[in-house]
Parts: sequence; C-alpha cells; structure tokens
Amino acid sequence: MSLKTRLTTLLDIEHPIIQGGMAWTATAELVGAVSNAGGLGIIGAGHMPTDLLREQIRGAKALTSRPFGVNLMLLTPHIDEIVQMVLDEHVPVVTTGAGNPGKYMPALMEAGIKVIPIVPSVALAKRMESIGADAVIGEGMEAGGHIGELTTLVLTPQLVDAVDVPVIAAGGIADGRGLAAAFALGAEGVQVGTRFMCASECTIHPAVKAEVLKARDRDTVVTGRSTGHPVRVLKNRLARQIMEMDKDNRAEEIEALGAGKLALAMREGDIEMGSLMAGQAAAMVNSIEPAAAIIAEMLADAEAIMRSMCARTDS
Ligand code: TUI
Repeated sequence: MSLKTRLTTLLDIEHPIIQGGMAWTATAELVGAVSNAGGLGIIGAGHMPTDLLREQIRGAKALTSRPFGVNLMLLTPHIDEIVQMVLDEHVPVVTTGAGNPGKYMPALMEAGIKVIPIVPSVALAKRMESIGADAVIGEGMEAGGHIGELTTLVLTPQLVDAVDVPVIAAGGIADGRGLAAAFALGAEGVQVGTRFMCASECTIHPAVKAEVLKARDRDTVVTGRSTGHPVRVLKNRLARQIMEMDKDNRAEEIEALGAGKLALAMREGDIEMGSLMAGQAAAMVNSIEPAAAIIAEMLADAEAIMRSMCARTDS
C-alpha cells in the first residue's frame, strides 16, 4: 500500500512515517533501517557531544542512501556548534525540539535543509510557518521525553486549521489505528517514537526494551514540572525521587539529579536510576520487530481501517 501526501513528496520518502529523534536511542542503526524501509529515520542529538553526533550522521549515511534527519535538542548548551556541524555534513532534514529554532532557520534554509520544528502549540506553529518551516510536527503530551500540555487529539486538528504547511502528528501513535486516526484529523504524516525503541535495530540496552514491553496503561509519569521542562518517563526509582522533589519545587536539585541519566538508562541499562523516557504508547508495544515490519504493519492496518470505515458508511 502507499499513502502519498505532501509530506512524502517534500521529503522524498515512500511512506508518511517518521521515527522520533530520541536522544541516546535513535542512533545510526535504527535510522538507517527506518529510512531503508521507506520512512524517515531521525538521529537524536540530545546532549550528545558534537564529534559523537558527527559519527552517527556518517554512520547513517553509510547505512542508507535514502533521506534521513537529525533532531536538534535546543536546550543543549553547545547547540551552536551542533548546528554548524549539521550544516557542514549536509544533513537532508532537521527537526527541532524543546524550544524555538528561529535563530537557526535562515542558515538551515540557506543550506537547503528541510526544517521541521516540533511544536506544542498553535502559536508556535504559526510563528514557525511564518519564518519558513517546511512542515510542523505537533506533539501531544502522550509522547515520551520533554512534552507540552495539549493532547494529540486536540492539537493536531487545530494545527491543520492554523497552518498551510503539512502537519505531522506525534504522541501516542504506535500502530495502524493511530496512523489512521492522525489522517482523520488532517495530518499528512505521523512521528512514532516509543514503538521504534523496540525495533530490533534500536541499539538501546535490552533491559530498557524489556521495560517498554512490560509497561501497562498507567506506567508512565510526568516528572520535572517544577523545572519548566516536564518529561514523561516510565516509573522507576529515579522518577519517584524526582516526583518527591517536584512537590517542594526543588528545580535545581532535579536538574542536577537528572544530568546524564538518559544515557545511563539507554546505554548502560540502569532501569532503576536511569531516565526511562517513553510515551504512554509504551503500553501498546508488545514485541521486538524489525523497523521494516513495524512500518509495513502500520500501513497495512491503517489501510484496512480506512477501507472498513468507507464500507461502513457506504452500506
Ligand atoms: O524535544 C522533545 N523531546 C525531548 S527532548 C529531550 S532531552 C531533555 N532532557 C532533559 C530535559 C529536557 C529535555 C527528551 N525528550 N520533544 C519535542 C518537543 N518540543 N516537545 C515539546 C517541545 C517544545 C516545547 C516548547 C517545543 C518548543 C517549545 O517552545 C517554547 C518557546 O520557546 O516558545
């Protein structure tokens, strides 16, 4: 099946499925597999040192000749250096998270890079469109990691009404039902993060994949609200400690405790004191499969749903 939209044309990809640029999680192997399967793989820059990120970009280039992207995490202190390196490496697509990428838009656009900001609100989407964004990703609070306040169900249609560029829905989408629902809301693509944590090609520690597979409906929690940068994680000892600190608004202590904890989980497999960033859709992830199988299943199921809905209204 093929679902062609303005997004597949814009990015020169087969299928309107992009993989979330998850820090310390979306590395070259996963990105290569998603792009080779006709989606858009995106490397997660997070707080990664510039040299290591350059290696990941070169690794992705070695694994796929198809387009891929890099997610820039705008809160990272060395973001200026990262942007320069991404420009030098001629990365085809950049998504941005956790802030306003306005400062970097002219240079990225000048270099011919497609720029797709992740937005948590209508106001930011409009601002991004007005300064040249090629599309926007509307991310609902079902998502993992750093999140906004609106749900995917209410954010997506409002973005579709507010901007002319393609809207990609993100947050809580992990199967063909989510893909079909996003299309019903007017999205022209979806971004999927948590499900790809359990792709066979994803290099995170197997202990973290096991936690995602085990997760049930209420196993994620939002921590760090007092810091102004709330993050959704799977509950563990670290999350419980941060929730206690949140009650007393101990923001600085939370920032200090959180430093380095995402890599501790994803790379070293510390599932108690590492930060297990994952979305609510963790509860819907039940197997480890190749990225190509995840994409094929999502497309087939979405198509079947769309057809059955037509059949129901015809009769
Ligand atoms: O960026 C993400 N998800 C992330 S980033 C990350 S690393 C991190 N670690 C510790 C603390 C904070 C982050 C883990 N997960 N998703 C995209 C996203 N962007 N969600 C929400 C936003 C966002 C929020 C505010 C985008 C723009 C924004 O703008 C504020 C402004 O300046 O207007």
